[in-house]
Amino acid sequence: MASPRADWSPSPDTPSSPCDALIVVPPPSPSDTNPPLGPAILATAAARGGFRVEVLDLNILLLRRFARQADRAGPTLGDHGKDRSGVSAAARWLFTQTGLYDTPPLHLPDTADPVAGMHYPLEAVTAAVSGAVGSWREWLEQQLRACCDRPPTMVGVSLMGPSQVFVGLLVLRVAKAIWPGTTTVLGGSHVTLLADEIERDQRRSVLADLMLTGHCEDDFVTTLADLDPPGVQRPPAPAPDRPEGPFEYLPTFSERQLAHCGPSPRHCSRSR
Ligand code: B12
Repeated sequence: MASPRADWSPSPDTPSSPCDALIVVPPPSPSDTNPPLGPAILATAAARGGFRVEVLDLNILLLRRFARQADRAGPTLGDHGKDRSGVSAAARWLFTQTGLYDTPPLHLPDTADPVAGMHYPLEAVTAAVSGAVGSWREWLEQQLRACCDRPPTMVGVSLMGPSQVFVGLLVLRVAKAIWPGTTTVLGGSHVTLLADEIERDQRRSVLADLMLTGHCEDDFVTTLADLDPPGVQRPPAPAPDRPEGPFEYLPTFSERQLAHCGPSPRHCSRSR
């Protein structure tokens, strides 16, 4: 199996910054036309509590590796203007890396890709992750360490859909190996939808230390505060007060994160 590092650049060269929690977005994400909103909302909520959260968007790194610039020349933005061939090539490459196509799926809906839907028993998925961790370890470790100059209190993995499970589990493995004292957390809509099944399954502890479901920005900050090591000096919370209403809607994207997204294909202009 090809090394992901050799196939899939760039390596991070931006300076490390202190972070309390790191949220990783594994590829391929259903959200492939914009930086991930959910983790960015958690980052804002955490900043209001005085915590610094970095988002490591591995999805955009994969998409950049496969980007076909010619497909992006059109004036459309968002989902209508996306680089469909690049997105699909990236997903195909990654699904092949799992090695799971040699394993019979549990079930397979018509026309579906068994790896995209992760239609495999947990044992098969964790065995595939164990088999792949050697070739992914160096590159993932480099990406994780570039975001945090010390072991973060928490590493979260954001799963919007099943296609992200394979790399998500690899990230959790590598994070625990390099930062054994760090608490690992799973969240996102995929985890939310499967929460009851995961909760009932005794094997869940092999996946992550904690699971937070739903739009959980308040729980996320409370959990971070509970886990916070004593004696850490923090600057005053940099983010403005939360607006009125039950839901946090202001996302924060760091410069590091946005640097990978490249310039917007077209700036706003008015024509008559
Ligand atoms: C927008 C959307 C899309 C867009 C994405 C566009 C884009 N550029 O972002 C499009 C149309 C492309 C899309 C496609 C698909 N989608 Co879709 N999509 C959604 C939708 C409606 C909203 C996602 C969103 O942005 N939410 C808003 C943000 C703020 O919330 P969030 O990301 O969930 O984050 C919050 C929490 O989850 C949590 N959280 C998130 N990350 C983390 C991490 C940690 C550590 C923690 C603690 C918490 C946490 O906190 C965040 C803040 O509150 C969801 C349904 C939903 N209500 O969530 C379905 C949903 C994600 N999609 C789904 C599906 C099935 C698909 C498709 C497979 C459909 C298809 N058959 O083609 C495709 C996938 C395509 C692909 N390439 O993989 C399913 C996933 C089901 C599953 N089992 O996982 C969902 C849940 C809908 C559903 N109920 O069935 N989708």
